Amino acid sequence: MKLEAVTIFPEYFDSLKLSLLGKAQSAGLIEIAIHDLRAFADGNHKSVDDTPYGGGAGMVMKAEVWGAALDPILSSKSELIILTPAGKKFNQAMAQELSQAEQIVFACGRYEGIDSRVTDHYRAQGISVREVSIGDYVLGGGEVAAMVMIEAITRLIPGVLGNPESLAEESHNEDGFLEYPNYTKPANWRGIEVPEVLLSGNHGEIAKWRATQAIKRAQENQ
Ligand code: JET
Repeated sequence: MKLEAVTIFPEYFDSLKLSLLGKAQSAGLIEIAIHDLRAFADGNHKSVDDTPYGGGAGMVMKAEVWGAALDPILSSKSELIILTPAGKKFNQAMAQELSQAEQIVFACGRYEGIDSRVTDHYRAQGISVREVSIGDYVLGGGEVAAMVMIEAITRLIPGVLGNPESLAEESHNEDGFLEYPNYTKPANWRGIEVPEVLLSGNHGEIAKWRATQAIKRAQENQ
């Protein structure tokens, strides 16, 4: 899978060289390319933004600059993801779907956002364009949101995760979010004992206890 991002802050993505994703790149399982939007801006000032038509506060990112950056990297096979608080909410099902893509391009906007015609134009070209939100809050820009999506998507690619059993266990759970509390040694830490059933060796009882705990926890977090 090829993952690309267009941003005015390419250095944000430096952390993708670390750990799991660094190894996945060396192993040739994924390829990551980061593009500096400003390289596609013209004039002495290399502006990427301008004042909004209709007035109002803040600046809007210019369609011409985004078009110049995106044209050379998009094709009919691309998934173009535009990060925005107004987008469709990202979830595990969307991560599963996107983990099958050949190429994903993340457009990381800043300021008040990107000229809306960028979405319209590439949709009219027959490219899959999704406006995606990672949650109901406003970030300074799409970079961190793109990295959240990259982590969630790439760990589903066969070979990227060290331990395929954790993926199997996750998908065995219908919704993948029924998580029970975990414990490791020592059995007593600061006077708090590990639940006795987990030391019993009774696998049937352990499975029952974990299921009850997971449901209790899910209800508490509604
Ligand atoms: C975000 C994503 O804040 C989020 O995304 C970054 C962002 C910030 C400011 C403007 C912006 O514009 C995007 C745009 O798309 C058409 O104009 C994007 C919060 N949850 N998920």
